[in-house]
Amino acid sequence: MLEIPQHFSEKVNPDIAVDQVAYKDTAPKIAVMKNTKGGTFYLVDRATGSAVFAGDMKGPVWDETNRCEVFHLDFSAVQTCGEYEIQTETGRSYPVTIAKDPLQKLTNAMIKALYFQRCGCALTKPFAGAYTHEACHNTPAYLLTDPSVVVQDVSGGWHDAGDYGKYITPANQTVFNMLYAYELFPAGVSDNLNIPETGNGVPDILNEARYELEFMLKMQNDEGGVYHKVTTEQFAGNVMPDEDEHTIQALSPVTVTATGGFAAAMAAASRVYRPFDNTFADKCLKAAKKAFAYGMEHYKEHKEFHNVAPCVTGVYGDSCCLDEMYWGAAELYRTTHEPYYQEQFRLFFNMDFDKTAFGAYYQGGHGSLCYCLCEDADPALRQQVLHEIVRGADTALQIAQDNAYMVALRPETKTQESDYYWGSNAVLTNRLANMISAAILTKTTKYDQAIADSVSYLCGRNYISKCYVTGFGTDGVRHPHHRPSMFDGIDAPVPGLIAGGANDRPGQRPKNSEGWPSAACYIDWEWNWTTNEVAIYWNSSCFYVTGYLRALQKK
Ligand code: 9MR
Ligand code: ZN
Repeated sequence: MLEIPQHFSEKVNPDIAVDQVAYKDTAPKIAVMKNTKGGTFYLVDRATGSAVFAGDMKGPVWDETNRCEVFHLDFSAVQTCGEYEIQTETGRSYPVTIAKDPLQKLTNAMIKALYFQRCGCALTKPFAGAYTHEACHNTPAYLLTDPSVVVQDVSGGWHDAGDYGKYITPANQTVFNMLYAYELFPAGVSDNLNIPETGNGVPDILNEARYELEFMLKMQNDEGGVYHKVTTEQFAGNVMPDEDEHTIQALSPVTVTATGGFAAAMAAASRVYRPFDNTFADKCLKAAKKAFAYGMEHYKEHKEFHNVAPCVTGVYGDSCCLDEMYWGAAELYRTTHEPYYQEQFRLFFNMDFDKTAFGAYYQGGHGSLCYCLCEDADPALRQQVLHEIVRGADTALQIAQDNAYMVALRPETKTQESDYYWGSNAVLTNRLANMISAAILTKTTKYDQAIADSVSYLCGRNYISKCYVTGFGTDGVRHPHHRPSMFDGIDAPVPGLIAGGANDRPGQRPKNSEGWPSAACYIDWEWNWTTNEVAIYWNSSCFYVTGYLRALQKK
């Protein structure tokens, strides 16, 4: 029997940072503790109150991001599923769960969160529980640059974030994450989600993605170009979506960033939905080809998008559209096998932009992964592309290994700003997506533990012991900048939404946070949208990663 020393403090001590969602039973399990000088720790079974394991804290380890020493508390030896806590001289941790399928609930809730973002339809009790509302934003939209152009039906799709706008470039990423999660690791993302389509013979992740794709198709004009976004002219006030006081919707002009990524997303959709619905697959392919052709005509004139007055909603400006066109060419080649698209892919490959990044702005990584998955890729070109992917992944792995909280985010240095900027949690998951590409394409397991460790950061094993997903963890996000969560009169936020995360940039970091370390620059407050907003593409980037891990863990 292990005896816990009498003088150990009983108080809960958040300096012991644990994964507040769950640890995988057979995998390494570590807590990170700050403000300690080390010593013995115990893992205690919460049901019986008895210690099942004693260990020595390892350290100190220097944490450059937060400029402090931490210790690692390794209890990997415990493999029995259950509810535990860590006890130390200076207090005990939040509850620690060990489970067989630790990411099941989290992954499913994060996909289901997109259902809660649906626009244009009522959310009803059987699917939404308490989080219901009536249909919203079903009015026509006029084109800001030429009000004589009116699109009668721009309904459907998801609200982007805490606001009610619908923006195409983040939508392209979100759909990408969903379709590729389903193609590459279906075992991690194919559970039923209790959405209106559940049981129709199509996996729910594809049902949900299609809700967006059907909307996106409405955003393409006759020339093939895709409108950058559709939103009301101003952000909605403090209201639920169906109470939005703005009834006029406005289309922003076509951009090649929206159009190139749209071509890619539609080409991927055509491939993925083909076994389920031929007609829809044909429609997606036609739209993809048309969009890509428009992009080829116009990419040289592309300029960064800026809002057109009187519209003041989110911008998603992006000065480079080459990565979107590169990705579009790759998807069209992978889906059609037409040599033309490979030639265009080669053309863009030889231009200068990041070929490994994932995201709403940088989509080169999407194209690289896609091309490497083409069975009829040019072997020499594929080798070059793969080389870029592996280089990016190895850099990410090194970043993670250099971090005392084992997260693939860089500290600030004399010459470089930190990775803790707007949406840092997705800076992280997008980087993990690069590692996942390398892991899958080179069939290596060498990145997997680092990926899992970074997910533990999101689940609470971080400097502030915050679990960044609503509805999860002992100290999960409770006050996201998310209008429905703020104005539905329900105490608990809509579940399964990931917050943007720590943001240390001047003018964006929390008020009076001077001197706070980068990873601490976060507050769980509704009006702090620079750290606590949510977004569809942050969610999708995260469940892409947890879905990957979950599929591995189920093996
Ligand atoms: O994620 C976007 C971030 O990179 C930008 O710095 C910021 C300011 O333009 O906008 C963020 O995106 C928001 C968008 O403009 C509107 N919907 C909510 C998005 C998430 O914060
Ligand atoms: Zn709406």
